[in-house]
Formats: sequence, C-alpha cells, structure tokens
Amino acid sequence: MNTTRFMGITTTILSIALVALFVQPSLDFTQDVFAEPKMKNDSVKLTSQIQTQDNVSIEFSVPETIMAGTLVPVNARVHDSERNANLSHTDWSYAIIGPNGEIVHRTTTLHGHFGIMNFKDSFPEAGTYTIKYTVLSSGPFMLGSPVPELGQTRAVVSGDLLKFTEDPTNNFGSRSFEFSVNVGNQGKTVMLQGSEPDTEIQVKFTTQPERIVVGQPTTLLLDVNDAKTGEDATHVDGQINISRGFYHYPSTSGDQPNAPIPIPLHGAYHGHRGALSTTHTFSQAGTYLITADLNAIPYSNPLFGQASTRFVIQVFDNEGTVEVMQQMETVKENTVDIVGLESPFYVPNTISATAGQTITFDNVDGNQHTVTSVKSGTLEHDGKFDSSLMQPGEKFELVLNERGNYDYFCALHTGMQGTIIVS
Ligand SMILES: [Cu+2]
Repeated sequence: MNTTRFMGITTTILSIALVALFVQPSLDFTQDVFAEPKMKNDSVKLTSQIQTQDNVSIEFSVPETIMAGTLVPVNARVHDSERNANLSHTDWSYAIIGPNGEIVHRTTTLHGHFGIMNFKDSFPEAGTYTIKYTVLSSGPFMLGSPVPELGQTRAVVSGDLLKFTEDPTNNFGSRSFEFSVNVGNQGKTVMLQGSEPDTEIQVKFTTQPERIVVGQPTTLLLDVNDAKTGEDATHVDGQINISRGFYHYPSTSGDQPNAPIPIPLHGAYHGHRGALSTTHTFSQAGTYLITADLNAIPYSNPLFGQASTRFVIQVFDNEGTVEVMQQMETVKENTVDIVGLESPFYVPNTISATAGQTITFDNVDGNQHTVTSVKSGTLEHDGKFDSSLMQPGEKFELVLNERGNYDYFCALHTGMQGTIIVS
C-alpha cells in the first residue's frame, strides 16, 4: 500500500469531518431538511414516482403537467427503502434524454451530502422524455485505501445531521434508474390574464414562413386580441426577445448553468391594431425561445396592464435537420474520454491498441477519477497500471507492451469499468 497516499486521503477526510463538526451546530434543526423547498408558485403540484432496486429507492418528483419550454422542478431523493431514510455521501449523474434519443441535458459527476438532487430544467418540445439517474455509494474502500466510517454512505435513520455518525452504513454500489416524463405542447395561441383585474388577452403567435430555415428572413408575428370581445387589442406595446437554447438551472453544486444566449433586438414594438411583428434572419439551427412582454398604454383597449408569455421555435439548417443541443462526441485517435458515472463511463469503453502504442485517457468530466488496472472480472488491483487521482481536464498516457486484455476501473467510483485489448 502507498502509505503517503493513504495518510493524505485519511487526513483530507478527517479534515472535512472536523470542519463539518464545527460548522453543523450553527444549522437550524427546527426545519425539516428533507422537506420540499417552498415553491414561489403554490399552484405547481408535484407528483412522485418511486423505483426500488434491492432496498435502494429513488423518489422522483416533477409537476403534474409539464409544458414544453417552461422551467420546472425535477427533484430526486435517494433513500434506504426499508427505513425510508435518506442516504448520505452519494455520487450522482443526471441526464435528460429527448423524444428522439438526443441528450437534452447531462450533468458532470455530482455529489449529494444527504440524498437530495434537485434541479430546475426545461424540455424543448412536446413528447416523451427519459430522465436517467445513476447513484453510487461511497464504500469502505477508495483508491485502494480504507475510508473512515464517517466518510461512507449512511442511511440517515436518525433524521438528524448531528447524529448521522451513529447511523448505519449502506454500501450499495452503483444503481441506475430511469423515469419517463410526458411533456405537452403549449400551442401557438395562449390566453393571458392581464395584471389589471378582470382582464384577459389572447395572443396568437405565427411565423412567416412557417418552417424557419437558416439564412432566410423570417417574420415573427404576435396578434393580440381582447379575449372577452374577440376584437383586436389596440395600442399594445411589446418587447420581443429571442434567445437560443433553454435554461438549465441546477439547484445543487457542481454544474454550470446553461443559460440561453440572448439575441439583441431593437427595443419596444407598438401595435396600433394589436399586431406586433419583427423580422429576423437566423444564422444558426437550433431551438429558440421567443419571450414577449406586452403592455397596455393609457389609451389601449383593453387596459390589461402587463402580461408576458413565451413561445418555442425550431430553426432548421439548409439540409433540413435541426441541430440537437448535445455534447458533440468527437472521435480522437487512441484516446479514451472519461465521461463519469453514466455508462459507458470510459468512451470508448473497450479500446484496441497495438503493443507499444500510447493510449491517452482524457478526464472530460467535472470530477476526479482514476484509471486503475484490476484482475479480470474483479475489483482487485493487480498493480499493472494506475493513473492515480486525475483532476478534471487532466490526461493520463499509458503504453502497454504486452499483448492481452486489460480490465481497469475507477478506484473512486468502482462501478466505472473499462477494457483495453492489446494485440
Ligand atoms: Cu470515478
């Protein structure tokens, strides 16, 4: 065993534990830490599904109704199903897979201290989506060295953060769970309550041409009517914004928000007979969000005050395919990308090389990993090679001179495994 490294890890974990002990007494324990955070809008009702694999459960909660293009909570809680107790110190990855199999959102490897992984996310179009979670426990060994009990995954049966050191450990390994979500289309005509009491407007959104293509001028038209009379609304001021992409707000640590890129337009529009339009030429294919903030002025009819809405459009390139927002996986020769907890973990998961050739491992995830050789089909080190701890962005070069099959794993996340075939 590498004693220096063992001491280093132990010291780090003990330091974290000591800091945690000093910090914890200042927390407010009168609040239930596992309760749903209070929503700003009380009308958003969440509905839950629970999946269980060998006593480990994920409770997954999303709003009862989800409309394309709106930002919604996507919450998950991992717990010991026998005791309904949250699990501490778990690593997570989270992905939203779209109706056509495209990756809409994929996180780097995240860490959850008390079993909660809550996001706010949006779904670009109507259809059925798959939400995939992979959860991994911190077991008794990490990087080949023992982990102090305090740092291992525990079922927090006490429900009390101060007493969790007395809670039982639960080393469940790695589990993947998939949940299905149906997303509806908000349509191109919406009814909006005005900020003035008892007023309602109808906003109809159309584009000319209907199918939007890169490089061709496109007119976006908002037609505003008084919902009560069906007549054109008069003298409506509007601010129209176009942005590319969607909001992805992680509410936990470890991920970068992927905010839409705003496209500057030219100030406010005025529609004497309730029609507001702007012409725009899109230079890139993709999903765009149109935000409209509408205002009545003192001589408008109806005097609805203020109302806002959003529409989603797809812009196609000249070949007729819409660019999918996803990480482009480029093929690099003799290179393995370390992508994290989500299968296939190491991409490609099996790589072929010739004896003496250099294989480069590139940690493209946002978390630490290792490339550590193991005896075939086991989690036992065989000492043939070990990258040691690789920071995000770090590379590890490996040359194998003997033919054969080499199995390796990540010594931090032992569910991550890959193979090298040397011929
Ligand atoms: Cu790892």
